Amino acid sequence: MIESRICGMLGIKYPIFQGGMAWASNYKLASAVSNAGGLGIIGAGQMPPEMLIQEIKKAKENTDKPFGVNLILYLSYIDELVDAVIKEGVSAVTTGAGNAGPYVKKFHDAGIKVIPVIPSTALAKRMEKAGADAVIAEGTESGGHIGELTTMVIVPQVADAVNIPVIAAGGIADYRGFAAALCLGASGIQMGTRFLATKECHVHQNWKDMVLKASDRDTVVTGRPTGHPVRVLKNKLSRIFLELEEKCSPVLEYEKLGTGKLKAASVDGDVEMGSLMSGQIAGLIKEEKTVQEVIDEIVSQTEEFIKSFNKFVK
Ligand code: TUI
Repeated sequence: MIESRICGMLGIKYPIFQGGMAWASNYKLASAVSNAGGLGIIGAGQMPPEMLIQEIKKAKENTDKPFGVNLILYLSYIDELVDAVIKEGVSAVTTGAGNAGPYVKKFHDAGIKVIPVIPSTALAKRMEKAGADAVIAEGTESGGHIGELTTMVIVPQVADAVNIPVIAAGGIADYRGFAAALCLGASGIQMGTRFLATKECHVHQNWKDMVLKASDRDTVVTGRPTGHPVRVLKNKLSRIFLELEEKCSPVLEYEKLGTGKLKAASVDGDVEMGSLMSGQIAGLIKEEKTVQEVIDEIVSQTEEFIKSFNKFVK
């Protein structure tokens, strides 16, 4: 049985988080992950607060297990989303793209655990000091908005820097990644791209098919000049972004070009001009599975692998 201190803290069976993905992880995916023993996470993205409330309500109708919400902190109306989460109540909030410090007390007062995604040890320490319950150390292999360090490098350093549990994210999609994360000092893992290619994920089949047919070098990072670098599967849109970057175009042009593109990928299945946020591990994912299959398989294979690990010591 794979278990760690994050399981007790959150009341979950397995230390497996589903990455909160804007336009990709709604109540259906989140409740399926929670029902399978992990922590499902609704990606609030740029939802209006009323929609987030409905999503939380629907998740509660579909699971009696703990689940969370991911909030992207750089949004202008983030305070309204924070209030919506507090009003409805969830077990945990994960945060991305900013400093969760100012919100920790508010969430704790509502009995909600706070688990920021962090791209460095400095931010991990700051979050621990601010009262965070755990941190998600996310490597640059991840899809979407990313930091600079690889998972291999960030996880052990964050594990040494803080006393709260560390969840490893970025580049994990099977038992080898799970076991490696535990070796690096993590108390659990978060997977995004693996859960994107599941039956319960509502993104358009075209996006899932792009993940399934991707190979190791099929992602690229765009948007570095904006200060919000984003990893996506290569397509026409990513090529246009890179051309703009080469020409040192004004940041406003990227923002204009980027507007609505995640929705285009998720809802319309536009694989040419949609933003196909996905991690480098897409190349390892060859089959669309159910959430239950993904979780059962990774848990049982990781257990087997760890039990046989002493084969490396002679
Ligand atoms: O947040 C993510 N990944 C995301 S958010 C997203 S939505 C989006 N849409 C369009 C353009 C850009 C984003 C898609 N993917 N991951 C967590 C994450 N957080 N990665 C890096 C960070 C981060 C970066 C800086 C966290 C904190 C931070 O702190 C800066 C500060 O304020 O100190």
